[in-house]
Amino acid sequence: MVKKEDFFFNNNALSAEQQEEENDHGDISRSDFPPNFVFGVATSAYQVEGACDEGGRGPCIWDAFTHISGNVIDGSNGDIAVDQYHRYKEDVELIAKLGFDAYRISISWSRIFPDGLGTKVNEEGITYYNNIINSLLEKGIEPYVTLYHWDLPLHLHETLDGWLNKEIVKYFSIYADTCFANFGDRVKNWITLNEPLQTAVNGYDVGTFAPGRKEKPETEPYLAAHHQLLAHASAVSIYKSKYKEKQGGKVGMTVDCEWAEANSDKIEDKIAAARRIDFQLGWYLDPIYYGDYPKVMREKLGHRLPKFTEEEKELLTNSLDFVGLNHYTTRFISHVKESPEEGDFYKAQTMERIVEWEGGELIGEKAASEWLYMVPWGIRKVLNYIARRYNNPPIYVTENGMDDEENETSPLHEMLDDKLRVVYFKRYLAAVSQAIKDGADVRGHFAWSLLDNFEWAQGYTKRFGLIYVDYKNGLTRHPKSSAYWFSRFFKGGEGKKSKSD
Ligand code: PNW
Repeated sequence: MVKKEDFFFNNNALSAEQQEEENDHGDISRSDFPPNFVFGVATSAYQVEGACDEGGRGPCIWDAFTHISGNVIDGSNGDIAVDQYHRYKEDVELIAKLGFDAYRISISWSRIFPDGLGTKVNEEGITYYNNIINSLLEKGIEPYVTLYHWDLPLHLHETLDGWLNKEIVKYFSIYADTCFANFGDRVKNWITLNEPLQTAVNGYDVGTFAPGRKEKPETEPYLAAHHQLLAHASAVSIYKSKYKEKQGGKVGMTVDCEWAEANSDKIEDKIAAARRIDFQLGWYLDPIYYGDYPKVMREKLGHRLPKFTEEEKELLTNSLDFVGLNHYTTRFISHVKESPEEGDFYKAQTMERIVEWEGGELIGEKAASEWLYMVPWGIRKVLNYIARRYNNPPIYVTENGMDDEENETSPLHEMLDDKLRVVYFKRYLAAVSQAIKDGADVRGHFAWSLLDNFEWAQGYTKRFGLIYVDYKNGLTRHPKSSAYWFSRFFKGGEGKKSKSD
């Protein structure tokens, strides 16, 4: 194994000017976090693997969605993506060299069961994930594995309507069971679903994500969410009854939440901000911690919100060993009668999301994605909110990061010097360490993303990676300044950052 020191010693010196800049943005160091705090990087199968028709993989809804013209801004798809399927060894090596403790991947359901039905396991799929998991463990990197990061087997969508049909719970359970059985001897941290909110809203209301439905926005998102919750609960109960004792792992779910800060001291704005959080976090966490959807959702949505049976409530309760939180950004919220945003989900919330302070200044520096502003204090507030409302559960920040715009004319060295991303991570990590001091039980942080990759409806126009991928030159990998920043941060080890670091 190559030692981190060998790799970075000569590559990694900062000029006086760079050092000054580094010191400018807060003095955060490894020792501001508990020694066993986990620092990881994340990706997801469809966004990085490629090899869409290799190794016996069946098609998923994103294969179909991306091949319909108009769905992805640059007309691209994940057919090849960044080819991690063939380059996982190189990628694992990079993670090890940078010094991360953990890598969060997702499993492509249709690599395990090509038609999703769970009748015949695709052994080549099992082999691929065995290979990557073993490579990680050989380098001392802990795998964190998500079962569902949006790539539903197409057959389940075409024959059953995917998440709209309760039958999906059965098929997800078979799939989860198979993953626990095959990988659970080595995988100790499982995440059932990634951002069920985005699947429900973008997939079944606004239609910007696969499967691109917007025909029945008043009911379908709530049904898709409901079945995702039941699928989660069922997978967890299988883990508890068949595997937990022997394998000793943990199962969580990853929710996403932008912080909602009331736009004024007016009571109606404060209530609107609270409602906004209920519609994001409460939608998924309230059923798990309190047995039902938030009251405000039940009131606003009435019969459109499905109901849990007593048995389902019981299955849902206590079905989380940890909360996975994806967090990127924050908004000011004000109460309005008519939401300016498209989609039933936003209309139902009767609120407006605002990106400016009172004087017109932006809430934070804007990243490349329309929705992403750098607002570090927001993450501290979300973490504290989860701690307070849900009785201080263990939390892993399973995604956090920002993107740069792809610019084909910029020279490589400019694209690699991602100063703003370094500032973003310093400030967000400082806010996470504050939340821990406030009392939130935050156990880890995963940067999104290890590599530039297929950014869903934005295709390859947005770059979230710590490592640049040269799409024109054979998908070669080039660590950006932010990757080197992390490696120095890890080396800082004990004590505050020294001048010579
Ligand atoms: C997450 N928003 O999605 C996903 O889990 C990743 O796969 C994705 O690449 C990453 O964040 C960056 O987008 C989100 O609109 C998509 O607030 C949209 C939002 C948040 C997260």
